[in-house]
Amino acid sequence: MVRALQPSIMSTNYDPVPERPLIILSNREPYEHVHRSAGVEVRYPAGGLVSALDPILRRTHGTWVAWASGSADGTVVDEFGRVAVPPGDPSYTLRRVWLSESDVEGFYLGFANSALWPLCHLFVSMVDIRRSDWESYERANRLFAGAVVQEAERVGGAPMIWVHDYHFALAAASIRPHLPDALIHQFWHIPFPPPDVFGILPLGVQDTILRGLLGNDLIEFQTDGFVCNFIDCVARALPAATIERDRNAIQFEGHRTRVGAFPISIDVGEWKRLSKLPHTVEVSETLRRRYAPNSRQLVVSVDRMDYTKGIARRLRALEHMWTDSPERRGTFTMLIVATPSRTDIPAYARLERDVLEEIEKLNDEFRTLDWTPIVLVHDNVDADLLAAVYRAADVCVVSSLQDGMNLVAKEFVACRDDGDGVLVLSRFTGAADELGSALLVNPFFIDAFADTLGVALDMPADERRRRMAVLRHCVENATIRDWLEAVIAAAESSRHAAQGDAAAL
Ligand code: ADQ
Repeated sequence: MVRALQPSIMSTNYDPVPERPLIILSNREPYEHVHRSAGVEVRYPAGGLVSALDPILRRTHGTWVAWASGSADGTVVDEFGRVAVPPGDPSYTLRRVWLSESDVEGFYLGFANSALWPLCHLFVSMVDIRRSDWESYERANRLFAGAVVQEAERVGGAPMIWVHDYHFALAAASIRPHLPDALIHQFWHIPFPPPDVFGILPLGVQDTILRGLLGNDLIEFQTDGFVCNFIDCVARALPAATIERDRNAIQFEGHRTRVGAFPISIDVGEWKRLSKLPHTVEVSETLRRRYAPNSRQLVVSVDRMDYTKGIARRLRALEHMWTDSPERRGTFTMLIVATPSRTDIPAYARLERDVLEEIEKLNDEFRTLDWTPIVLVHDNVDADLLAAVYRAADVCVVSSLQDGMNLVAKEFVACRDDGDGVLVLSRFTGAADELGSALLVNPFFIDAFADTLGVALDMPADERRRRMAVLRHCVENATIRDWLEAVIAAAESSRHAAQGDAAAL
């Protein structure tokens, strides 16, 4: 039996539609089939990407190519690995690609998440480069690229191929020779490092990654800073490339690639709707009754359990505050919602263990008869519960040490139609470029971080409201739909421009 659970954060009211057949390539699949005791169940992975792209694929009857990560994925596909989705209302094709166990290790856990992820987030000492992982990364990129080519041949025409993220740095160059008329572009969700950090990669690897990315017609980054970093890396590692800095374009081996900043956003309308549901309001009131009774305040954070999110620094800032300012004890509860992530990688398993231990230690040290300082929800939670958490908070803390964008900051703002709440936001997030009315912090500077938390807790209501109004204006004027429109229009125009350039040669 296939049981379909409808995700709560998913809407279908998007207008932007590309002119060409659309094929998306991402590591995560939009629907995962898993074995459960009651039969086969469909699961929807958490995160904003699926909710942004699923509606556009439904409307265009497109194709999504992704890694088959579900235990029952193989039971529902045809001989080519295809299954029509969404379950119950099929309107597009999900093409699943299977990886061997050793490629899951080498490509996904290895090169993508133990080399590129820490490298791009400037965690230089955590970068782990192994020849076998790199070979596996190359192999997996070829495998996924081959599946994209097959799907393009099936749908015919000159498709728009939209590649996602650091898992597939080599895909565009691998696809292009087979589909010279396709429009290929890529969204890089995470930071792109400056040349000194990128230079840690072996020379051949640097060269192959940049050549791979330059197979795209357009590469979209989250911020102007990451665009500059990418251009600087190309200038250093590929001296034969011609860089048109004023036009954000790079010519290399007869092909022109545009680059640009396209800050991703959220489905603001959907988060607003969720935050107002009677059930959400009820849960939010329960949270306040339980953790913020009387004049006690509630501080929240929501992240994947990842070392880039600065969870350990956040705990140090709390310890600093409760040690140096004992009068703050008991005045607020810290609610940490942290979903387990990549637990097969030793660094993540260590982080999880350290964070759990530290929370226990701080609670033992500071708890009183009627106050537990830190409450941890160590689970993946539904979007409506997240909306309740955002709604219940006096303060939301985002303390990433590096973050491409950080959608949590935007979700918190979208859920505050009461116009209240303070956002404390790391200045090392892409979101800080847009959300300057948040209280910006440097999470490396523990004393100042603790001071800023104090400022947030003490902020007068009129200033909270003034800042939140500006934040809401920013978020409401740059939604996921605006992002999609901007990316699709820029991708189409990059192709037209490239064709124009070729004709002029
Ligand atoms: P992430 O590193 O996953 O994304 P983020 O942008 O914060 O970081 O997105 C996380 C998403 O997962 C949010 O939509 C959030 O609601 C959800 N989430 C977090 N904790 C959860 C929990 N406990 N239960 C359920 N859902 C939870 C990467 C980059 C970011 C970039 C995004 C999008 O690292 O910098 O903003 O992609 O491009």
